[in-house]
Parts: sequence; structure tokens; C-alpha cells
Amino acid sequence: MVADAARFDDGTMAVQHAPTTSPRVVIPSPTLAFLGVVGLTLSLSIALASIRADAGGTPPPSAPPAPSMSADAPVSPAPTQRPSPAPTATPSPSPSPTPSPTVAPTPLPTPVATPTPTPQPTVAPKPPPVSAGPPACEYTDLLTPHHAYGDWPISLLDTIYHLPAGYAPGDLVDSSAAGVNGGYLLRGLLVADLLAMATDARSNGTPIKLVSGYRSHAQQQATFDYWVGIGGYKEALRTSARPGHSEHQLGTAIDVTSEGGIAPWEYADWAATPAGAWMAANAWRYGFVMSYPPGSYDLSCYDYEPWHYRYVGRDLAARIAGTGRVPRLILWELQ
Ligand code: DAL
Ligand code: ZN
Repeated sequence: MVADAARFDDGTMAVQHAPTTSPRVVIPSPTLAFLGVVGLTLSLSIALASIRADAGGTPPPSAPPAPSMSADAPVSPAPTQRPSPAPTATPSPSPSPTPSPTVAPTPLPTPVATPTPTPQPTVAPKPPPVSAGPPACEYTDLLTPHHAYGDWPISLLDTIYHLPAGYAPGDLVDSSAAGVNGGYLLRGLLVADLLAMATDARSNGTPIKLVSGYRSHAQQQATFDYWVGIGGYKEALRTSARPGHSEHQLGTAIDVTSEGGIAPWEYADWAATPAGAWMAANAWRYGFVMSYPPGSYDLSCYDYEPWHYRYVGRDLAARIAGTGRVPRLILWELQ
């Protein structure tokens, strides 16, 4: 075969084939029609196989089932025939989840019980044991062990033990509530017994009047300073308590004299007067005791004061009176 070449205007060459001279084969028309049908069927089968391959084959089990393809289905794959993406975004619950280390539960804090604070004694030093005898009359400053307002019967106050500076009972009332002269504060808890005592003293013809009652820490400071000014510091210690050490701060101590009389300390011995004698003999019946009886300086730590009475309640007063002992010794044993 010889190829003739012809040149185009742009310089390229076109190749022209010479016609072949192969023998001709004549095929009858019915045969040609049959072959056309077979060819068309084969083409359609190949196209359908291609569509299936294009659709991805067997869909994954989790994918929704694809609609079955019928012979009437369009040759072009419809969008709905494509498999839906596997739902990887929403994981299906696993029957046996494996704990992830990143979500390991944080251990809950173990509740730690807050220890209930144990009440601590506010006074470190304790009174000496009973077998050691009463504490000497030293001039020291120890907070008395029983200094709650409810401890009033047994709060020990002497040259050693004292009350808190701010100790001030909340139930102070004027002394006039007890049927005696007013102007002094006293704890309300003793008003009834003081009224009974003053009433009976009057009935006896020996009426009494008060010359002192509750004294605050500051008032006791002024009182002590007064006596220091009168007789000097050392002498004042015998007759006046240093601030904080006075039973008057309890609100349960009273200084008494005869109604219409002078200050009790102006008498040689007020207990020798009719009113003073009645008090010395009967005050305990109403819950009052003489804190500094005669001849007890070494035990009571103060000079004799026949006018100073402390309310301890009828029961304790009767007990003290029954023993005939100095009140400080009984109170010391009750610490
Ligand atoms: N006169 C007594 C001791 C007092 O001051 O409390
Ligand atoms: Zn007094």
C-alpha cells in the first residue's frame, strides 16, 4: 500500500489511503437482522454490569437496602441508588464499651470528717489537789476555772483567781426589785431571796440597806485605787480585791449596813450591831454567806468584813454554815 501525501496551507501533511481490493462477502438480510438483535442485547448487558460496578457492589450491612433494579429502571444511576455514607458520625452503642482512659472517672474526694473541736479548758493551770490543802493567799492572776455565768455558786475568786475583764452578767437588775434601797445592780436570780431576807430583817426590827452590789472590772479598779490612796498599796490588798478578783463582779455579792446607819466599815464591828448580828446569824437561811469571817485572814485572804455577803443559793449556804468553815475553803474543794 502506497500513501500519497498532500501538503496543506499550514504546512502539515495529510495521508490518503488507497482503496483495498479484498473479496466481498454477501450476507442475507434475515441473518443481518438476527445479528443486530444479538449485538444490541450484548450491549445492554454490558451497560447494566457497568452500572452495578459503578454503584459500589454489595452495600455495607449498615447501609439502608438499595431499591431493587428492575428492567424498567433508567440506565443512568439515580442519586438514590448510590449508597448512603456509612453513619460513622453517630457511633452505635457498643454492647461492651471499653472505658476510655481519657474519660476515666475522677475519684470523688473522700469526705474528710471535720473533727468536732473539743472544748479546751480556758485555764491551763488547775487548782492543786485537795490533799495539798487550800491554795495560799498569793497575789497572782489565774483565770478562775468556773467563770461561766451559770457557775455563779462556785466561781472561786480570791487573790489568785479572777474573772475575765468583760464578765458582766446579762440579768442584772436594780436592787429596788428586792425591796431594799435602789441604785445597785444585782443578778435577778437572787432577788427573791434578798427580798425575803430584807423583809424578815425588817420584821425583826433590824432593817438593812445596801451600800454595794455588782461592780464591773473598771469599777473595781476605781475602788481598789481609792483604798490604795487611803492606806497605800499593801494595806489596800488586805481590804480590797484587785480588779477581776472581786466577788462583786459576779453580781451576787452585797455590802450591807444598818438602815439609817453609817458605812459598815466605819463600825468597830458591824456584826456587833443589831442588824449586823441578825445577818450573821440568819443570812445563810436565804442563801447568803459571809465571805471573810473574823480571824480567817490566812484562809480567806482578806481582813474580816462582817458586811460582805455572797449569794451561793440556799443549799450551798446551808452546807457552808453547817461546817462552820470559811467559804473559800468549801469553794476551793468544789473546783
Ligand atoms: N472587799 C472585797 C475583798 C472586795 O473588794 O471584793
Ligand atoms: Zn464587798
